[in-house]
Amino acid sequence: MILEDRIEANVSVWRERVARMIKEYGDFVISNVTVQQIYSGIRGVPIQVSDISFVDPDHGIRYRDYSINEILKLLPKAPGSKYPMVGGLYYLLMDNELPTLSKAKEVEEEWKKRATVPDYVFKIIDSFPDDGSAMAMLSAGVLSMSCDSKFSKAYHESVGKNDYWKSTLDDSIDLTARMPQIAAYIYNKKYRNNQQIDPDPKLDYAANFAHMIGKGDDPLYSELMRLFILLHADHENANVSAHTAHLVGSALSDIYLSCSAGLNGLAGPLHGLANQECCNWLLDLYHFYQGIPSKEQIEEYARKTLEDGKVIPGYGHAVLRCTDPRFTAEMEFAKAHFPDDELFRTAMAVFEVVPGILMETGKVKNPWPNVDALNGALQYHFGVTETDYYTVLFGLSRMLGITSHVVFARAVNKPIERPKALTTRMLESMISEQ
Ligand code: FAM
Repeated sequence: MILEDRIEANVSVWRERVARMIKEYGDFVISNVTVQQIYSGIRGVPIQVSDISFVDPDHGIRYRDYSINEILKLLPKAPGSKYPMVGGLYYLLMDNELPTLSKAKEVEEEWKKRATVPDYVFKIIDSFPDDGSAMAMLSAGVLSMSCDSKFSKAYHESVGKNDYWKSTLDDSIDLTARMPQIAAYIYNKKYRNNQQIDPDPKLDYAANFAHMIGKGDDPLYSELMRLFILLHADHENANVSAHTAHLVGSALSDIYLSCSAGLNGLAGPLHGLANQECCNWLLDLYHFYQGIPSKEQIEEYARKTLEDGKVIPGYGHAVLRCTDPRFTAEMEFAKAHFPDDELFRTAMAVFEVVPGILMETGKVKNPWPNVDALNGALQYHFGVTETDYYTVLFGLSRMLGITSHVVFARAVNKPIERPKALTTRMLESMISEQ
């Protein structure tokens, strides 16, 4: 299988590189940790290697060292499409090589062979009330597949440690192959009276998802989903969802257990849920002023949000210190295809006003928009108006990056993660003894 062959060819090089780093530079100090960092979410403390993607604070995410613009240009596209095939993206994330179109298609073909979702997943999702959380359904559906884990089986059959990555990769391809239908099933159950649509094996990954949620008639929505999945596939291995999955995986929990845990983190309002909150904030703003608001109205509304002790969703970032290039990519998509859409124009007007207001607070480190500032407006344009579903779209995409990180961790035999915790009394005595 194509991904296994590529990783197999490179795995000894990765292992040697890691072993050499540890052997020759194991004592090299790369960071000191301050009391403030311990109390502030270990912010900025390097705790992880993330060769698959890296967030450059001033320029945004790079996948395998390619910027978003480079990726959009260089990854292969299916005939008639302007946006890369998801299969090619997965190839690049899993291995450090830009694929050809035929390799991208091979990954997509592999997904098609493995796309059948076990019935029990649907039963688990059906056991939720219709108004249950879409993210809880997604996480539970993913979790349930742990019983089919090939890694777990291999582990219990005493497969050697050096081969753990193979069954982890196998599980990862199964999981990512099934994700579009699981995500679509949740959408249809919650918002389309449970009218389910069978997958169409002729379609690529993104277009098939669009088809299964009833948007197959609009080729532009498939284009949006190719872009959306690409932009949300990964954001370094230290954010809440990726790091959670990595941590759980480090205990040799299988990919389903790890990814379900990651999805639970993604469901938080400061992380993946922000795109839902951002769209709701935009909609409230738009309806409150009965149309596209003026700059003064946006200013009034944003200040009220802050006075109420709330954050302005879609703005700010823990690492980025610039306008998120993913925001820019989405803005260009909307400008090219529906510049007059009223919610998009509202989001653009907010972009002109909100950074200045956040700067005035004197505490927000990054006043610029992140990708969530536009996600919802774009989905809304195509009639995907159920904002409580947006994090599922994020989760569908993020599984590509998270599974790649976990496969890499198994390939280089990363050990169980176990940082150290101290008591406040210990910190006080360390300080007083200085
Ligand atoms: N609106 C109002 N206040 C904000 C703000 C925003 N958009 N962004 C940051 N702040 C505040 C923040 O709450 C903190 O206030 P306190 O000191 O009173 O607690 C202060 O500014 C310093 O925060 P920071 O260091 O600049 O940001 P953090 O690293 O603590 O937090 C975010 C980063 C993303 C959680 C934060 O910017 C935020 O809450 N933004 C709005 C929610 C959002 O858009 N999340 C999406 C994140 C996205 F990347 C994702 O995961 N999908």
